[in-house]
Order: sequence, then C-alpha cells, then structure tokens
Amino acid sequence: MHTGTRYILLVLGIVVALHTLLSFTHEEYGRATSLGNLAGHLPFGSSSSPISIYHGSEPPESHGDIDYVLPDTSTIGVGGYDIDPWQSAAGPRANASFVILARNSDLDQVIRSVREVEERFNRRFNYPYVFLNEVEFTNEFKQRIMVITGAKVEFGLIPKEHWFQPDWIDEKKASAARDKMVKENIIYGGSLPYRNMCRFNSGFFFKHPLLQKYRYYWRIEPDVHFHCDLPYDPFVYMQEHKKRYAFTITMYEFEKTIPTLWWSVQKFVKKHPEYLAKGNAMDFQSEDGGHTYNKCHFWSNFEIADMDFWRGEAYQAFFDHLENEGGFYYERWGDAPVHSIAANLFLSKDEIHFFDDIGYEHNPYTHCPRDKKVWKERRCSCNPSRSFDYDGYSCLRKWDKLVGYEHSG
Ligand SMILES: Nc1nc2c(ncn2[C@@H]2O[C@H](COP(=O)(O)OP(=O)(O)OP(=O)(O)O)[C@@H](O)[C@H]2O)c(=O)[nH]1
Ligand SMILES: [Mg+2]
Repeated sequence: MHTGTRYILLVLGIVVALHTLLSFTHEEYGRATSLGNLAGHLPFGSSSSPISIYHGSEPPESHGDIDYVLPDTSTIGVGGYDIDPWQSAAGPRANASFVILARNSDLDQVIRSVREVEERFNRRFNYPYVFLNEVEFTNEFKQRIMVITGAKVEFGLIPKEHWFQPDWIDEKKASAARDKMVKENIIYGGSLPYRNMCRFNSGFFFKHPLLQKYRYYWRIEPDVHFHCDLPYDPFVYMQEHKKRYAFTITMYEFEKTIPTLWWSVQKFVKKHPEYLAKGNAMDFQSEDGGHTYNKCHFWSNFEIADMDFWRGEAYQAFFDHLENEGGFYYERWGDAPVHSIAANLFLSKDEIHFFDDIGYEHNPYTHCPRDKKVWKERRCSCNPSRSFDYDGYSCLRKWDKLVGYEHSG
C-alpha cells in the first residue's frame, strides 16, 4: 500500500474509533450525531408525513369526524403550533391573578389543579396566585404550593365577617331549613360551611385586601383539570374585547336549593330597573322575558371575570338585597346562580364570553373544545364525545341561540 494511503486510513481509523467511544460515553454527542437526527435536517426529512397515533391492534372507535391524525410536525412546532412551552410569552400582561379558596385538607387536590394550570398556561405567562382560607394556611400548605410554581404566591386569611353566618340570621330558622334539606337528600343541604363558602364567593372574595390590587381573576378549585394548552393570555383577551364575565360550562340549578331566589331577584329589578343592561342575556335564563327562571346558570367553579363588575354599584346593591333576604342561610343559594343572574341582567350579552377553547373538567362534567382543529392543535386530553356541552342537563344550546351560534350536532 502507498504510504499516503496508509496515513489516510490510519487517520480515518482514529476518527471512527473516537466517534464510537464518544457515542457510548457522551449521551448528547450520540444523540446529536445519530443518523435519524441528521436525516431530520435534510430537506424532505423523515418527519414530513402525518403520523397515525392508533394504540393497540384495532383502530379506535369512531368519535364523529375526528380522524386521530396528528398535524404535520415538520412545518409547525411541537404541539401543533409554533410555541415553545417553556419560553416566557411576550407581550403585555393584564392586572390579574388566580384566586383559590381552599381548606388545608384540600392541599393534594389543589396541587393537582395548580400543576395543570402551570403546565397548560402559566409557566409561560407567570400570573400570580392568591390563596384564601378562613383559617391560617399551614406551613406545609404554603411550602408545597411554592415549590410547584415560579409565580408570585400570596396566602390570605378571610376576615370573620366575610365568612361566618351573620348574627342577625335567625339560627333556629336556618337550622330547621338545613334539617329539612337533609331529609330531602339535597347535596350539601345540611352543611353550614358550604353556605358560608357560597355567600363568601357571592359577595366577599373580591373585597379581600390581597385582591384589591387586581382587576381580573381566574377562579381555580381543587382537583379540576385543564385539558388543553392555552397559548394566549385570556385576561388580555377579556380586556381587549371588553369582556367582563367568562365561563366554560353551563347547567340547571337544583330548584330546591333556591326556591325563593327568583322572586327576590324580581323584587330587586322592580326597585332598580336602571341597573338592567341594554342587550342583556335575560333570554338565557328565562323563557318568558323574566317572569320565570329556567335555572340556567354558568358553573362558577371556573370563572374568569372582572372584579370591578362585582365591586360596582349594580352588583353591590344586588348582593346587599340578596343578603338581607337571608337566602344564603334560610335556603342554600349558590354563588353560581347569584353570579350568573347578575351577569345576565347587568351586563350586555356581548360582555359575557364562552371560552370554548379552554378544555375544563370539574367532576363529573367536562367541557371539551367543539372545534376539532383546536382540539388537535392544543393537544387536548379530553374526549370530545364526552363533552357536557349538549348533554340534556347543559344550557349551552340556549347560549348558542342567544349569540347566534349554529351547532352542527
Ligand atoms: N377555606 C375553605 N374553603 C372551602 C370550604 N368549603 C369549600 N371550600 C372551597 O370552596 C370551593 C368550592 O367548594 P367545593 O367543595 O368544591 O364545592 P362544589 O364545587 O360545589 O362541590 P364538589 O362537587 O364537592 O366539588 C373549593 O375551592 C373549596 O376548596 C371551607 O369550609 N373552607
Ligand atoms: Mg368543587
């Protein structure tokens, strides 16, 4: 062999030996130089065709027109849209916070909810959290929350007068009402803490000192699920589109928890017709222009809303009126119908927003985005065929009718 050729072969041999050694000892080096990876950088690389994600030997059962084919990941970034899930989102932030009312015993379930909020949205947007409780949060609670988010977190104690049953409530009458509801098997019918919670969420959370600096809030409960990526800022959306109340799930309230609520509402409206908004959403909650209540309401365990609406003159007068009626304790008025009725009366329907693209679950109901493109691109983990939207117990059809949305199903 020619001496020159011998030298070339020797150098080549050393390079191959070094490569092999580095591939085994340095994981990163091996990954970066693997053939598969190099091919991906060539034009028309190996990942340009749609990928089927059938698991198991049989194709999955049909779910309407969803074809279970992922978008082409070579042209649009991971997850179907060109966004790095770890990178802080650019752009202005709204004056907003998450609000979580919880007991110390809710800790594990709260952690599950916050992890999903962070994963699907907040690790990019970094909005603060405010936790509220009528007793002090334990150190364990605080520490375990603070290790799962990099956002600012504050823990607040609820003032006694915002939480406990007021002295002027006739306790004999209230406890008789609770006993009656227990006999009738009404959910939380016998619970005083549940009533305190409903009244607090109806009329007081937005008065808490820690929330005074914020305008918008997103209410989170323990053990809820966020099924889809949220690549944009819903608070900024609310502000830019002049929205003041937003929901994901609607349903009917149990009649037995609110027997006199509508009657009380009617009394208020007669006294204060000036608070009724032009173009309001009365038709969502009444089939006869307000004569009777159809019990449709927004499920308030999810809310994104403007606290200045609750702090404003109309809602303050409305809440004071309901408070004086005593129905939070003599019946079991929920914050969901109270908030909803107010939003439907004192806001125009254009100020109320349905976040169809936020996949959300609070046991036992789930809202899964209706648009199959959104469902795919936002990597939703919910099953579209099990969405509560058009269940017989949901009121979404009424909302669709009000806003002129044509549902194809
Ligand atoms: N600090 C405190 N928080 C409470 C209390 N009761 C309920 N909460 C919180 O108030 C919110 C609503 O309570 P839930 O028990 O979830 O009521 P719900 O959603 O109607 O009923 P579930 O179907 O049981 O979830 C949750 O964020 C709870 O953690 C209480 O006595 N003290
Ligand atoms: Mg709940």
